[in-house]
Amino acid sequence: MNSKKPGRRRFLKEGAALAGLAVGAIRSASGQTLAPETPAGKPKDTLAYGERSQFVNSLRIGTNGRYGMDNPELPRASRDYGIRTPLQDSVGIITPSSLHFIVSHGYDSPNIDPRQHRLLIHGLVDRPLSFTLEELERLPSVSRIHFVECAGNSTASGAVFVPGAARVAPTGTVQQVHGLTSCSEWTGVLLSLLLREAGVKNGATWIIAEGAEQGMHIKSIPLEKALDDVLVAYGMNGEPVRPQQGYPLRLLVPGWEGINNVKWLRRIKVVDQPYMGMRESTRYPSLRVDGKARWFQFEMGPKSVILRPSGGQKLSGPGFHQITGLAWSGGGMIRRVEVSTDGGRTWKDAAIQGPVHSKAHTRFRLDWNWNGEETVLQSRCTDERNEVQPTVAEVGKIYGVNLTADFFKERPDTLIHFNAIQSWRVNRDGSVQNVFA
Ligand SMILES: Nc1nc2c(c(=O)[nH]1)N[C@H]1C(S)=C(S)[C@@H](COP(=O)(O)O)O[C@H]1N2
Ligand SMILES: [Mo]
Repeated sequence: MNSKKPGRRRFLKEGAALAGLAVGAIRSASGQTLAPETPAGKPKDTLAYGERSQFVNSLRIGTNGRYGMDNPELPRASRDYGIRTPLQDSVGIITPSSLHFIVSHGYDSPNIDPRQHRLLIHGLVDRPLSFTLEELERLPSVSRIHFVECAGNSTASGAVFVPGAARVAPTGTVQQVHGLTSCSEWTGVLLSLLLREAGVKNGATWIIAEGAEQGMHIKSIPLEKALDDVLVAYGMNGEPVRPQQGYPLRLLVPGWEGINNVKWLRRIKVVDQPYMGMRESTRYPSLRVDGKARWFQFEMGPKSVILRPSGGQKLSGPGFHQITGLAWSGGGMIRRVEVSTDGGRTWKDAAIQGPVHSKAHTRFRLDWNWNGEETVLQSRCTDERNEVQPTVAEVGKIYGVNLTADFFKERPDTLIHFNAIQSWRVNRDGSVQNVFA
């Protein structure tokens, strides 16, 4: 079974060399077990596939801030759901694939053999098409750097993972509160190319994308976006997409709610209306206090957060410290990031540390001399459409609620799309704490 692997590697390296090969015969998916990544009996070869230094210990956390989430003793929900990126340790703009956040509603990632996997495009099209991974890899590819962010990031949805609602708890860390976003270089085929190949019929207005896992995640996406910048991605940071991120194929829908980025993608149906799939019509609309719900909010608003210093860290003493963080927007490029070191009274332009990509994490930094006094640090960003990151009170106005800490604790599931300014208090002893303001 493993004998195919070197062949695929060679294909990745030598491009057209295998392009003429016939695609593998269809085999029944039932009763097959896949070979483990490290064939039995072979010691792990860290020169063949590298590992980071033993002194580097930055890790993802899951439910209740837990580590070791592949421990079978833990409840399933701790293992593959709401697993957060350690943003506080990040440098630059790319999240290592091993640290990409994970939201999988079905908990376990399916173990998909790419030779048996197909992507079907059908519905309101002239020619229904079916693609293997190899066939997609033969088509013209593009690479784009984009963030993915769960619509529930940065809000009290963290309450179900972190007791005491991390967004309002003094102990909240940037990983607990904002760790449901990551940024990668994604490689694949533009969905517009595949749809053009299939021939979209008149009257088509939406696509429904479906994943191959047991729970069959589906998502309705307007055709206009599907024909714009959406990718069918098989590559992530220079290698195949990781199993937890959707191996062998995922949809990448730049700048839109994470839920659109359907993993283990196996079907795209072109239709004339949204389908109101289970998740998109239950967990992902936001409930308003008046009993109505906001549906299909799609685009993620401009957001920035200071990663260093941030909650739970400690400054070694007064003097020079760089303030550094990330900003991103579903509306395009980040044009400006301002930082306040006095609780919002005055703002200074931070330096944008390139590269800057559209709908991607963007690094900013500001030189700062801490005088040893207690203060509050904040950042706010502006995107290329001149949309400015709002304050907590401004987000409250949009939702028609007074956003107190108590509101968050009592109605932890109410708010998604929470892109309000994050505040960190620096205490006199150098400790840094989350403040909800
Ligand atoms: N097939 C499938 N795709 C999915 C999901 C899922 O549960 N199943 N979760 C969605 C949600 S809600 C988010 S936020 C993103 C998370 O992507 P990641 O796990 O690669 O970070 O995947 C989306 N795609
Ligand atoms: Mo999500």
